[in-house]
Amino acid sequence: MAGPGRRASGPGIVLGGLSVATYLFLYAPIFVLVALSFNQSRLSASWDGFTLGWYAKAATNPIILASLRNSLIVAFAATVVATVAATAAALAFHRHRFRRQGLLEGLITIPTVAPEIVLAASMLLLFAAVGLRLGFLTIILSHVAFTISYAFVVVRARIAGFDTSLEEAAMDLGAGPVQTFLKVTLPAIFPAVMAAALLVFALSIDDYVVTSFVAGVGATTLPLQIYSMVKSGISPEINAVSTMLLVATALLLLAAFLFEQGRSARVAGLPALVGLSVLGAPFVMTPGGAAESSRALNLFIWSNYIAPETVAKFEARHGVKVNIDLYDSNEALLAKLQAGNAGYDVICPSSYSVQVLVAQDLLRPLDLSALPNLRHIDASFLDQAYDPGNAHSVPYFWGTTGIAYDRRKVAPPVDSWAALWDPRHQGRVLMLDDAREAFGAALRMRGHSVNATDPRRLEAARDDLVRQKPLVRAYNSSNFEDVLLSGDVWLAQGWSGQFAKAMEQSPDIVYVIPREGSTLFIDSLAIPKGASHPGLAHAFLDFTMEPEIAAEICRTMHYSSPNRGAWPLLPPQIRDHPAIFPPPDVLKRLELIQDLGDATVVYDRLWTEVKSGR
Ligand code: N2P
Repeated sequence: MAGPGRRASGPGIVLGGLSVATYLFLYAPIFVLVALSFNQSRLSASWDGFTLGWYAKAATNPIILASLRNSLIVAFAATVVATVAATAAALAFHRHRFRRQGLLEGLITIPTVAPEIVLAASMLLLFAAVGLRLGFLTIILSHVAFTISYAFVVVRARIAGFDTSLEEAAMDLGAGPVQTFLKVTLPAIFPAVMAAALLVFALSIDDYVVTSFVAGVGATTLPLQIYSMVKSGISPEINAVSTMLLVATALLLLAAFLFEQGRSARVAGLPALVGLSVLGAPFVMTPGGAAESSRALNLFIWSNYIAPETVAKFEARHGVKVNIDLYDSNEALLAKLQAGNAGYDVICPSSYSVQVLVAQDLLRPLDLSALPNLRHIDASFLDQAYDPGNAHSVPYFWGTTGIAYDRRKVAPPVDSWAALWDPRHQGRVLMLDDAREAFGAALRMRGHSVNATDPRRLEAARDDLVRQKPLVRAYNSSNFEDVLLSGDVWLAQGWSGQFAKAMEQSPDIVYVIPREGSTLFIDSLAIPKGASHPGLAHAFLDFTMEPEIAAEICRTMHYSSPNRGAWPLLPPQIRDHPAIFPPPDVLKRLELIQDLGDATVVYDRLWTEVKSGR
């Protein structure tokens, strides 16, 4: 007979199993992350023993510390403003009855269900419209905007039972409004206010979507920093930071819950205190934290394009701090500059983006008299059609787009773009996450220019790229060389410098420029119109053109230097590296990507069709 105390039956076991599977599904990724943060090995593939080393490393990494500090500033400011505003609103709705009250209350809470991405985009548009420079202020304003509703819901629910006649009694006994608020109202609603504040803090500290839209240079928060680090490969240091962030947010949310449940301040305050200490600990461990400098150069550059040692030399010479943000496509750069005043002093657009930026009047004309080292740049890279007279840009790096493959897995010869469409490589191909480069490969494969605009050719290229999708393991423009080295893919489309580096790490990596030809890129440094430090920006441009510095930049990054003065200073293994300085017969097969004006939207549309799996 079935009874209340019976043991699990068939359906019971199934249900139990399902529950376990659901919890596993929810928490397995987190367990993996946490476990790997204690792994001695840098690679996630092997467990080499337990260590706390990655935590120590993360807690002393100045870049992580600076971003954590920024996150704390934003979270504290947003918490104070949003909690005060939400509490005031909740009290007003509780105390007074007025027309359209339900509607107005509803309007406050709608942002809790509005898509975050919509909120983010509209914030950005608003700031651009009123000409507000992106930075701390814009992040704080946005965080306040999206957290107020949550804080309001928490306070409003909790004070529903608050008896306002207590306030009236206090007033009758002679207390003034301030005294009444401090002595009667606040103590009564305190748990609700604390719960709201902790919730706002937790929401703010780990927000990525909204922040990524409205952050300007110098205001990189921890989640943005983690994402930017992930672009150059997931390291155990990131696992450690993410685990800390996870623990801190979980504790803050637990405290918020306990306050909401009406637990005593001592019980609920404990997890809050521990959570905040987890976030504050790195600053106690490393006094001084992230160094700040009043004068700073804000640099927005491709990932893998400048070494910390080069940046440090410029900082030391000019007594300034260089803030660096990274991107992996011209489109990301253009979007950031077109969206509003991001505050960058120096950017690094490719040839065709210089054209777009000049046409949109987003670049500051250069003062060539402040750039004496321009004379070291080889004449073949100067005065290009995309920027006559170098009025707006100076060449920084050049390079090629090609295919690198692992010769243990792919049988040579790989000499055509068609190798990336070879069904034998199913699921083992990597393509650049870049419309012009992916279309460039497909167009070249059929003997067309990478600058084709004929709709039939473009649609055929789109069809080729869609057909290629089952072979493609990843679209990646950031750490494609690492993915190849890890063995995850066997062939990758990518850019020369990073592949030249990979070749140093593995003798089995081969780099080829397909016989049908490919892209040559020239990436230049330029100064945006609204740059706040144009003098320092010119100094930076000139610094990168000093032959010793240009040689160091080429030596450390392995992209090709346009600086004739730097060439003799390069070690033979760089100077004679065929992937870095290809022979003339290869160069003949390359072409520069050009701005295609109106046809750009066609590329955008067709690329979206490829990516969205049409
Ligand atoms: C650097 C990529 C090279 C830029 N990560 C190609 N224009």
